[in-house]
Amino acid sequence: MATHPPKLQVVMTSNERLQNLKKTFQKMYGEPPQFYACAPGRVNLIGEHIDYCGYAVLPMAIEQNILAAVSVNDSQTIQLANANPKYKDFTVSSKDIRINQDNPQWHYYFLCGVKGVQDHLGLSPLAGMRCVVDGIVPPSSGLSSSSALVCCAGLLTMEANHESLSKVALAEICAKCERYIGTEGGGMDQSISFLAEGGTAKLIEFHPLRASDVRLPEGAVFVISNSCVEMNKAATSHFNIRVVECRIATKMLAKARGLEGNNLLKLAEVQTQLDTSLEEMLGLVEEVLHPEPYSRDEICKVLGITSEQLCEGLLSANTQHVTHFKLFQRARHVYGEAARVLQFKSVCDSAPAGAVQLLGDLMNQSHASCRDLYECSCSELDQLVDICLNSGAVGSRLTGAGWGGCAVSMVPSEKVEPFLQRVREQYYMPDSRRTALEKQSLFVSKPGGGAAIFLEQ
Ligand code: ADP
Ligand code: NG1
Repeated sequence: MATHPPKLQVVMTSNERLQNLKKTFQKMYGEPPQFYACAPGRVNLIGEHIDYCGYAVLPMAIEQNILAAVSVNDSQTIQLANANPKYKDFTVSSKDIRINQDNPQWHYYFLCGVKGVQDHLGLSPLAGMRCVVDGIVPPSSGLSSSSALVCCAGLLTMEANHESLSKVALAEICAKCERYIGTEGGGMDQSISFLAEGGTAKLIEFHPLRASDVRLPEGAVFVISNSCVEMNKAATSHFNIRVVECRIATKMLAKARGLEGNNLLKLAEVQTQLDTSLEEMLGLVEEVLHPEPYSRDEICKVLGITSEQLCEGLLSANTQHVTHFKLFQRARHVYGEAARVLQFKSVCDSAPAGAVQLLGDLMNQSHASCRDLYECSCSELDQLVDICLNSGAVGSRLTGAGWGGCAVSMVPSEKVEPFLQRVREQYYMPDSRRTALEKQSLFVSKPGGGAAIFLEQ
């Protein structure tokens, strides 16, 4: 697997988006950019909400990315601007970078990437920079716009400070530093943003981080459709509540098997300690946990901890108010979904007859589990997934964090045109807001390449 730094590519000046960004930069700062950095968003084909539990996921990078133009100076300030006027300019001293979790504005994501690389390399002083960011990953839609921004910022900070880090190191640094914004994500988004290679999806495994190629079957394509419902992870507590529920479920299962001394925090760690199969872990969930939500009192009693220990050791800042936790349902989803990822990879590897249908079935099971056990879908997404299935998809599921955002559908190649037309008619055309967003909301996606730094020729 490639571990060298992201490639320095030389691109032609004919790229219209780059030229527009260059013009904006020059107008804004009165000088040309010295280099550019880009990092892609991603679509997760299967393996939802399991990366932070330690399990492998199966995403591919998308063509849409965050692109930044950069110049370096010794002003000890970082000046940020955005091609989209909805994201306001921001200037900060490079000696005083702080991230405000209570107000997750766009520049804080950028500063997460800067600070992550700064802290990792112990950079002091940090080079002054002028940057203009141009992003085309639909925000808060499950395609990882936030991580693309964090990764782009981390990468350009490395380059501006004349440092070199491997792609794996950058992915790990960016996964860690995006948590400065307050969400306790796994490492899927940052890993695929750095480790992606054009033409192949990747199985991303953690501890240690590694990525291997997954050859998608011929005869089908992946279509992304946006429900047009936005869900900002950092501004709500849905995401962290799920992380916390998985952490508490880990403790309960560990306790039931006498592993409480091992300080396990992820559901995958229980499986590793017990050296057992995912099927047996599903059996353990049925045996140890009950479907009724757990109260705080019950959790404390079973784990033998005080309410203060629960708040400080297991809950995050934005989940302190939660009174009930669905441990059984969340753990069942995680172990079941982890098994589906392995099955998906194995079908892709062996490419048996009927592979497309088998993969579609796994995607459908994944969506049902996200909807019913993990409760991270929403009515619009469920409606969109149904429309996709009725329009010719063999499999369709929510992708990314959920509670809104996109669905990904697997569609036989010869059915793509009628599929797009039917989804257009049934989901987008009946609603004027959706109709206006349709062009950037419904598209075929092929596995794209990873983050890169480049100069203009
Ligand atoms: P996602 O699932 O896309 O990662 P999040 O809600 O976690 O969604 O993050 C979205 C946030 O990322 C936006 O609210 C914004 O702060 C930031 N963001 C995304 N795209 C851009 C962009 N082009 N320019 C500036 N900030 C962006
Ligand atoms: P998105 O879709 O980018 O919000 C989030 C997490 C992932 C993963 C998925 C669910 C971050 C940065 N990303 O992705 O790690 O847990 O949800 O599978 O928190």
